[in-house]
Amino acid sequence: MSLPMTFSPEVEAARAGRRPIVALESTIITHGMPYPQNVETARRVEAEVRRTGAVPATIAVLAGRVHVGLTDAEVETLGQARDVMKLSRADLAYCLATGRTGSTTVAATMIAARRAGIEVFATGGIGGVHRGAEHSFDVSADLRELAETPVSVVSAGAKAILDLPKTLEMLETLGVPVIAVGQDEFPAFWSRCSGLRAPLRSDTPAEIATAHLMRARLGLPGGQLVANPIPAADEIPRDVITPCIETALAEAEAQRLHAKAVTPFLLRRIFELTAGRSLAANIALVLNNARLAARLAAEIVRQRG
Ligand code: PSU
Ligand code: MN
Repeated sequence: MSLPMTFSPEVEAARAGRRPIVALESTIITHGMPYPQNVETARRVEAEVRRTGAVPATIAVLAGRVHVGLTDAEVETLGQARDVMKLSRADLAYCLATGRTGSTTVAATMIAARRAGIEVFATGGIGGVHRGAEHSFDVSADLRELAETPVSVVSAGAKAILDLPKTLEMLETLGVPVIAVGQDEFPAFWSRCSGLRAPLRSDTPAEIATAHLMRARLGLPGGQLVANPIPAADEIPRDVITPCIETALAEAEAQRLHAKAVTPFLLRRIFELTAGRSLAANIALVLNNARLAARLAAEIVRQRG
């Protein structure tokens, strides 16, 4: 029995021609942004990848099959659907086995990308160690996935709703390279700076590609976290976003939210508290990550020769 996986014609052709491909996730569509901006953004991100010379492969599970590359109609349906599972490492196989539909988080998208032979993936911000994790034990499965699955993930860092110092410590423990792009500081998703120094820095996609290939030569499992700061024109200054994050976190705590519900709730509340500014920034940073990911994918293809 083989893995139920369907490639879009565009992705199939890119695979055959060994052209650069960038994986894109779908939880950001179903749980990360409101309709219709989620669908518009998904399409704009795909267009940005194409414009930069790579082929986009948005990944989701539709009726028990992993789809690598979605049609416009499939993105639209997913963007409006209500009962979609939010899939991580723990529930991907179950969703396929039961014929259900689910969107893939960073962790599940990495697993599917690897099976599809795709090495570069662009998202907004990864999950990480939540604030208060010493009590809640809420640590995103995205971190462990980065330690195990050899895909380079281009993000704007970890979402700033998280405990960023603890997230960086955990990534170090797990042996995940965290590479800030073009600056020394680890970016904070909606803001360029976090006040935390990133462990590694790189200023060119070529260097990040070389490091990606070098890890394979060393026989190391796991991927790289490429932390690409949001463009300056689009960022929300930290002193503006911080009170909104604190309010949303206090509400989540009062409502005793846990597990998969936490991150979607916080993103939605911060959207409301910033009067939509957080969404505009989120869209800008995802587009920026898509561009870098396309360049990185092209470099990997070029350097592999
Ligand atoms: N990036 C965004 N918005 C999102 C996400 C990433 O800009 O909604 C999603 C990713 O799918 C990531 C998930 O894996 O949030 C993290 O969820 P959790 O904290 O429950 O692990
Ligand atoms: Mn969690």
